[in-house]
Amino acid sequence: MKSPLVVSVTGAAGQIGYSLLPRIASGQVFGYDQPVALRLIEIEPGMKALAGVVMELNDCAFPLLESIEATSDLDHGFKGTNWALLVGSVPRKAGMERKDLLGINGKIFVGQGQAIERNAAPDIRVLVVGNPCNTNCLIAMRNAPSIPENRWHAMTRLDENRAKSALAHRTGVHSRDVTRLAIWGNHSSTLYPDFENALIRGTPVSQHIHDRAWLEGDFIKDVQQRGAAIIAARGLSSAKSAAHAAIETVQTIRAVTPADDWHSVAIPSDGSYGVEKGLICSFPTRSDATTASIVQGVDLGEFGRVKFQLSLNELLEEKSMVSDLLPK
Ligand code: NAX
Repeated sequence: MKSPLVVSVTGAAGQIGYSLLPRIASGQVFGYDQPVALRLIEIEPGMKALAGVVMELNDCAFPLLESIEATSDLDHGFKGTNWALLVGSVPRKAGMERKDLLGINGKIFVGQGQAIERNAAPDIRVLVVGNPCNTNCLIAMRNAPSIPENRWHAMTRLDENRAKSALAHRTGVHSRDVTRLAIWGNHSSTLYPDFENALIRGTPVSQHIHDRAWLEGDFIKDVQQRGAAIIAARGLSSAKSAAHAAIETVQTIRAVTPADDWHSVAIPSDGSYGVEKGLICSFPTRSDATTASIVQGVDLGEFGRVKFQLSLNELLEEKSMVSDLLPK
């Protein structure tokens, strides 16, 4: 039996946590031969609900679930953690400006970054899901200076999956037939789903969809606004699909990406594609089973470059709004 992997999840009593935790505990994420020790982190008001989540996890009697610890103490929650999934954050409320949200959540990610720095295992990897996830990830990373930058990720896989599903729907193929679908930029309503480099059954999307106006218009808008559409329909934000995307992100980083494909995740820029070094930006990436790296030489085309720049500008603006939370 392997020794347990320590997996810390913040916002563990939330709705994404509810979908995510049983799948981690079952072995689906880290392997069916890999025991996991869960560290479930909540704020004080969430601890009662979290106790119920723990009861249910216990009642599943998962063979690979070695232990569960529920805590609101960050040092305890990130002690020896190998994977930290930062899901918890404060949702935007009516009347709240984007800047207010960035400030409130930003402070959370200062504390979490510092606690990860103090406590995590040497091989720590972090995935930030809580919004605004790119900038939250940037804040946590900058507050954990001894942890290599290539360990930090923010989630845009849900946007990739939404875009794949939309293209598959439009063309009558299966979503698994859509490959090389990259999300560029921020996880927000400015994200750019790159239809020009995506493939359907191995050939460019333009060979399958001749309605360029749809691709440039409704397709992009629908992917950007999909979260709002789910809220309108369900009365609650995406949870099952978000948990699934988080799982796929981890699985993808932990496996070698086939040479003919790539996946979206926001990682610190290395200066590629003119993106400021260190900015947490979504790119097409491939993994070598430990580290996701930016795929080089992808031609965004004129239209894509303009769209990407809009999203980049937003990321830079978010960064300037939280500059006081970013140690030099
Ligand atoms: P919920 O409101 O159901 O759960 C959030 C949980 O986080 C709550 O239980 C709350 O008590 C806890 N929490 C708040 N502050 C915390 C802190 N400082 N430390 C630990 N726990 C804390 O939200 P849920 O639907 O689970 O969504 C969680 C986050 O995911 C939100 O920020 C949401 O915007 C974000 N999303 C990100 C997506 C992405 O693609 N990156 C898509 C889905 C989702 O919208």
